[in-house]
Amino acid sequence: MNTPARMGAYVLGLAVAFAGAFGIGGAVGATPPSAPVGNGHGGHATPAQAAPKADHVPGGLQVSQSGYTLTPRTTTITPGERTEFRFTVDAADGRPVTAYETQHDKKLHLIVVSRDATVFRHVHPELAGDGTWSVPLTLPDAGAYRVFADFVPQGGEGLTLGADLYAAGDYAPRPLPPPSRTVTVDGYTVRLDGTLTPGTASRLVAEISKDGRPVTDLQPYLAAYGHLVALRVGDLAYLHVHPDGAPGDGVTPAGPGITFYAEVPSRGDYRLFLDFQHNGIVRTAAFTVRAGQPSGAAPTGTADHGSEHAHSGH
Ligand SMILES: [Cu+2]
Repeated sequence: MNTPARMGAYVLGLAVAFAGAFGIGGAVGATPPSAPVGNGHGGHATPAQAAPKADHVPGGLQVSQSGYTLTPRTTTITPGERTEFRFTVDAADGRPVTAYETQHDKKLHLIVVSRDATVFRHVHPELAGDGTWSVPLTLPDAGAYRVFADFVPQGGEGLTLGADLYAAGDYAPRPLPPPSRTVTVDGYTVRLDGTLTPGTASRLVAEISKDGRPVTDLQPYLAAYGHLVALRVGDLAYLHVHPDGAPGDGVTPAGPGITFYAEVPSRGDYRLFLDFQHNGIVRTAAFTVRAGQPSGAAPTGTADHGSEHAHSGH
């Protein structure tokens, strides 16, 4: 498929996803008539995005949606200690779901983020026959965390459900890292270009270099050369975005640039966590990006200690 067609399909997919979220939310009464998530920019939408979605609820904000409920079996952990985090996804009849579709190489993607949006984990739990998922987690600091389960129940639509997780102890929230388009992690420099414009599929390009040289031999990770999670600061609304193109399609280079399309629902600050794999190791670069602001010269920051990549399931 050529690039415009692929992008068109992606935009359409987003529109369908949002329309679906709105329709279902309305049907089960989960969406208040004036949910405060509108972007107020409907007049700027392109025809492909003209469907009203001012009231759509972004992913990750609800523990239960479309008849599926995320039920943590572990709700409190000790900071700094490896803890087995267990949960189920329960269907409308209360029984744990045991059959899932594979998306991006996995049946379920679990993202764990501190409420101050500084600590990030992306892990792949194991599914037991009874529908219980489990994964070892080590979280560095006391505080409140948000857990996101991103999955597709067999025969159903993709969903991201969110639940709270607590690490006991003295809590010292960190300030939001200032907006930055260049981050260094483990000797890699990652520069992010592009503008996040609310309500549109915004093109972002991450350029990866090491020791001043572009990295051109990125390795596939989760069926892509990069994996980007975008979270809205303030409520951690979850946007799971993926690159344009895939390894092995004959046109997508293995770096240094990875192109993504991300649609953010409103103005404001977002935290973007980019996973990429090189020399067999997955690393995460974390950015703060202000939606509605153009890219350009911006202060340089470094990846905070909490955003190292913890991984399992491979
Ligand atoms: Cu994943």
